[in-house]
Amino acid sequence: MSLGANLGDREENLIRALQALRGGGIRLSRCSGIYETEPVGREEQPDFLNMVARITTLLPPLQLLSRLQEIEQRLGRIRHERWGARTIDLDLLCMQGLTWQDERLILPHPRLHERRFVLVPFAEIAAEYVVPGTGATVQELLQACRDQHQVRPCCSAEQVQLRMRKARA
Ligand code: A4P
Ligand code: MG
Repeated sequence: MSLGANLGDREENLIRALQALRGGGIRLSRCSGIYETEPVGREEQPDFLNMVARITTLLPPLQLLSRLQEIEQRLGRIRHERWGARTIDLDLLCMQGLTWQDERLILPHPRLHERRFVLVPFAEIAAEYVVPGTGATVQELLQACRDQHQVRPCCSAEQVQLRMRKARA
C-alpha cells in the first residue's frame, strides 16, 4: 500500500497511520523509507511525503479498503478543522497476484506505473515483485516511467522503524 501526506506534520501523519494500521487482522511486514515528492496533478499544493508499506492480512480486499478509509477519516478529521484539507492518503497498490475492478476498488492501483512517488519507495521494498496485469516487475516499471517529478529520499527505513518504536513507547 502507499501512504502520502502533504499537510500538517507530514511525517507524524505517516507514522500515526502506520501505527493505526497494526492490529485488527493487519500486520505491518515491511516499510520503505520516506521520500519528499513534488506534487503530481494539482501542482499548486505543498510537497508530499510518500512511502510504501507491505502488510499481511487475511481481510478480503473491500474490508481492507474500508479499514484504510476509516484510518484516513480518523487522522484526516483531526486535522481537517485546523487545516481545512485531508492530510493522509492511503491507497492499495496491489494484493499478491490479484486483479480487481469494481466501483469501490481497482487493483493494481490504476496510476501506480505513472508515478515515481509510488514506484521509487515500492522498488525499495519489492523491486522484483511482478505487478499483476503488467508482466513487469516494479523495478522495470520504474525504469520505464516517464514521470519527471522530483522524488528525494528524506528519512531511511531504519529511521522510520525508530520513529515507530518511539511512538509506541
Ligand atoms: N479506489 C479505487 N481503487 C483504489 C485503490 N486501489 N486504493 C477508490 C484506494 N482507493 C481506491 O480515493 C478516491 C476513491 O478511489 C475512493 O473512494 C476508493 O473507493 P480517495 O483516496 O478518496 O481520493 P484521492 O486519493 O484524492 O483521489 P485519487 O484519484 O485516488 O487520487 P490519487 O490518484 O491517489 O492522487 N503527488 C505526490 N507527489 N504524492 C502523492 O501522494 N497524491 C495524489 C492523489 C495526487 N498527487 C500526489 C499524491
Ligand atoms: Mg487515494
